[in-house]
Amino acid sequence: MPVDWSPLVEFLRNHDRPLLMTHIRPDADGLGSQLALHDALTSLGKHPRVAIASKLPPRYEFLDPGRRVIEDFRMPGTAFKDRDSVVVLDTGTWNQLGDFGDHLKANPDIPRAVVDHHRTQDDLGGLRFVDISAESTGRLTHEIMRALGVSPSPKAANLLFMAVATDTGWFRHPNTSPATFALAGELEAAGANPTELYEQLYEAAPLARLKLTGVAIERLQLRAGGRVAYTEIYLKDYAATGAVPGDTEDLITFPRSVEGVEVALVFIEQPGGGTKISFRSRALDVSQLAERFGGGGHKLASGARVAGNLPEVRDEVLAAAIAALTGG
Ligand SMILES: [Mn+2]
Repeated sequence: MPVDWSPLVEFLRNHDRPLLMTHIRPDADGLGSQLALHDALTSLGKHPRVAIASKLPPRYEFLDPGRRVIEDFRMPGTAFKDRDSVVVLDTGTWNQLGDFGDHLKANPDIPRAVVDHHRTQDDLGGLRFVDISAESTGRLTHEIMRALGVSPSPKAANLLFMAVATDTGWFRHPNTSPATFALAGELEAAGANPTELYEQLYEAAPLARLKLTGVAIERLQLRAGGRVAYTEIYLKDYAATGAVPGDTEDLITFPRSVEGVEVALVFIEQPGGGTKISFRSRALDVSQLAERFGGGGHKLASGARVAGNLPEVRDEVLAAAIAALTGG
């Protein structure tokens, strides 16, 4: 379903100082979309700012050496008082906005627009541009640029390529379509460098991240006759390996790569208490499952954070996943 971008073009025409936000625990789609839109709006003479409401995972530090663009919204104070509007990219739910969600709720008059491709949506107020058929928010950001009449600079093309490539698992997940390759080709022609990006994203891991991956593989378990696979990471594993919480981002790859697995799960004990769950599936709608635990996302890729300790949450979620899978 193509999006009519004209209300957003109007919105951006009327606001010169938008704050570009994405979800907490930002990923390459959210960050790439923010930074590419920042580049495009700056080229139009506007004054956008980019912020995140959680730590920048170390693996994405290469995107902004010296942190000159990506600001921290966790200590707002008056720092963002100069903003005349907000564009939220790659999420549309309060629970993905952290402290920034509280700020939006406390300031209902700030004009806002949501640009997202996730199934799970809250009403954040303001304009909403949601296309769940888009494989990435990077695609939507590219459409916004086209609607604004801006050709992506080589830098923006590289950022959008990163967004599209990472949200499709580097063109292998079922959300990859002929249109994905067409867009990737267009972005490479406009200056994206896939070889360098792949090295920066996937071949520059600290040894500690690989050690943590080893722990996750060691703990893989199967349930439901091999149709469900999961692993789990505890806080003590960070101390033991030297890894950091951001190093868990790709661990879902391993349960999902076991032969015959239909639903893959990763359970991660959280520093502030509670348990984070990643859901992946080949057919079952795991967004419904995630929503039952207060999370959400896409049909085949979702997440949730639950306030219980890991073993309890794991047993409960496994039971629900197995029941959903077996129709029980
Ligand atoms: Mn995304």
